[in-house]
Amino acid sequence: MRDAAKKRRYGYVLGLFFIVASVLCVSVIAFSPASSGMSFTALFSGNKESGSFTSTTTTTTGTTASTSSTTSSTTSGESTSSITTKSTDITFSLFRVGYDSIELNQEVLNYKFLKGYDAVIEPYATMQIQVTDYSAINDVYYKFKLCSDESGICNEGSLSLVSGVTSTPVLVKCSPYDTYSIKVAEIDVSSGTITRTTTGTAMCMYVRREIRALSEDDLNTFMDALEVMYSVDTTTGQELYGDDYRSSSYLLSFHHFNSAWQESDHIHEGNGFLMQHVKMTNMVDDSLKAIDPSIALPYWDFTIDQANGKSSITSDVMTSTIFGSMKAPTSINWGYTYENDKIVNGAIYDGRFKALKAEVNTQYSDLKYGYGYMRAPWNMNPSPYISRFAMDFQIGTYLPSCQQHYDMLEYDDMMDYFYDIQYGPHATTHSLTGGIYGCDLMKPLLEAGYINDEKALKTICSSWLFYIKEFYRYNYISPKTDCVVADDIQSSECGFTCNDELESDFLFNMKTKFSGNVPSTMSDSGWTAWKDFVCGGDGGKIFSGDHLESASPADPSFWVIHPTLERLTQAKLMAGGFTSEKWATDAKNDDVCDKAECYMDKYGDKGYYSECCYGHYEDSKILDFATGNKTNHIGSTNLETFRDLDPRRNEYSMSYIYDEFAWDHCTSNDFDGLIKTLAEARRRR
Ligand SMILES: [Cu+2]
Repeated sequence: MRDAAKKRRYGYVLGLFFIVASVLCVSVIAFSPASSGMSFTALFSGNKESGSFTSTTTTTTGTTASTSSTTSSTTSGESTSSITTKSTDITFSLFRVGYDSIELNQEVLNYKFLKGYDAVIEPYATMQIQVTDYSAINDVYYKFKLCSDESGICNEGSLSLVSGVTSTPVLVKCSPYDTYSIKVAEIDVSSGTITRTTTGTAMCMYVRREIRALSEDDLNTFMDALEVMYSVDTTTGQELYGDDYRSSSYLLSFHHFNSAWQESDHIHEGNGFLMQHVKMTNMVDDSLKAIDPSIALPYWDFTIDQANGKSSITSDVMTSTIFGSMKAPTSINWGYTYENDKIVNGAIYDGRFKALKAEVNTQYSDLKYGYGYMRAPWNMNPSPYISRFAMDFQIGTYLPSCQQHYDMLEYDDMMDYFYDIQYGPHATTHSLTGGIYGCDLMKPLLEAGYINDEKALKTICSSWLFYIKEFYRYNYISPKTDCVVADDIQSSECGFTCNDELESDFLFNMKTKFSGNVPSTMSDSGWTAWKDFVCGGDGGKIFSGDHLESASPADPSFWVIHPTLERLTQAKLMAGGFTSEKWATDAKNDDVCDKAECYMDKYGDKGYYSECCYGHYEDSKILDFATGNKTNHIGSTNLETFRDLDPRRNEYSMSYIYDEFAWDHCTSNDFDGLIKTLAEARRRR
């Protein structure tokens, strides 16, 4: 069994065949080679390994072929109880029907707590065995049992390519960390005798897979449950699905409440970003499992899209069957403009989330700005819909690349890694999915000579929301409140007022931000024009889609993004981790977060307060979004979450593992080679 990985190469064709057979079986169709449309001999030629079953020790108990076609059988023994008699081992592995088996005992990329186990059983999934060292496949079939170590209850299945003998995968209603013993028997068809047996061990764990690798059924199950979360409130959902159920708005509040305050962002722009997003994502995972216990949240490896020259708008996951398409603006180069495109056209275009509505903020009066939606204080989007404003003009902006993920693996210092991973390897996924509306409003500044050229305009505009956010955090501007969306949404007005006391700081800051894109010798009147543009001018009418701000989980595609970073991090840890894994503690002198010095609302003045960076320390929890009490902190600390996901620890305590750590689409980066090199270097240290 330990050689399963090696053997799979030889057994590949057979394995595929078994998958087909198993799927047929689930549909209660007994497999018959004649009906498969495939050449029987072609499937098995070359698969024979040394040792034929006829020469092995034979223990007979006269078990006869089962023709049962149920997918789940829970019994406590009987017909295959004799399997315990050990004879020549059978080389087998266990796989979830429709997927490859999980390789547990790889040299570097492995989970320590799973070492020694032969297989993973996925909860509520149909599991089947794959046998790679068979002889004449039409002369034998296999029976297998998965027996709980705790209760002793067994699930029995079979694997057969013999006409008249059904393959029966099993469905085990297990919970993560349950352990099982596996027993397999090979049975001679003509005599009904057991020709070989073997045993193994398994642990129950959820497995997260790339969203495009999911079977059609599993994808639908996941999307159906996600749709429930976006349509059933927490109270109703908990009555239906139990206490772990959380609606999308509950999870949106988590993100929004922890990132929208003026003083700083407590879950982005600092060392806590990754752990905070793991915590939040796992709440979604739990909620999905409450709806359907077979679901493991998938991940979206956007480096695949980037490697294939795709952006969010062209990605396979932004389609009607997954998260819904993004409607292209009239000019993809200019993006959505007042001139050519309606604001409401940024709504999700098709699929189950078509025209998904934005939430109104009835929860946090201190965070009620603009039109009153649950949106970032710096985002004046009047659209009643969750918006995606696709464009391709964001200068130099692409989905995160293989190179950017590869580079992360080379980091030595964990804090640098935690800080940097949110930018290059992650952020553009949000910006390209959210996009910007209204860059044409900058044209008058261009015409007046206050922007260098069209490219410079687009460069400034693609970062506009980040600039506005900074101006808000520095207290240069205040978002207006109680704005009303006009009947003609296009002509809605809101925006920002400026703090006159900080005007010179504001101008200086703008000069730094726009440098290179505006004339270096711009007159004072030019800078006044820019200031007026932000303060009550059209600058307040340029806004972003929901994906790149504090309310980004309002877009359902949010949830599959961050597991991708967690998976990369697990690979890094498996490869030996970091030279330094110490958390930064001194916000003033070390890098803890971007706003070590901040405007704390309760103090009024700008200064260094430990609360500025709260969320980014190792002992940081999250701000209590559930009750809206900012000074109360709830959940686990960043350090606890880090320990829980660390694959090097026996105390690993997530409910899931990742399916594989392969970046085959990254043709220019040798991830495997780098991981091996890192692991070797670690061993030498
Ligand atoms: Cu976030």
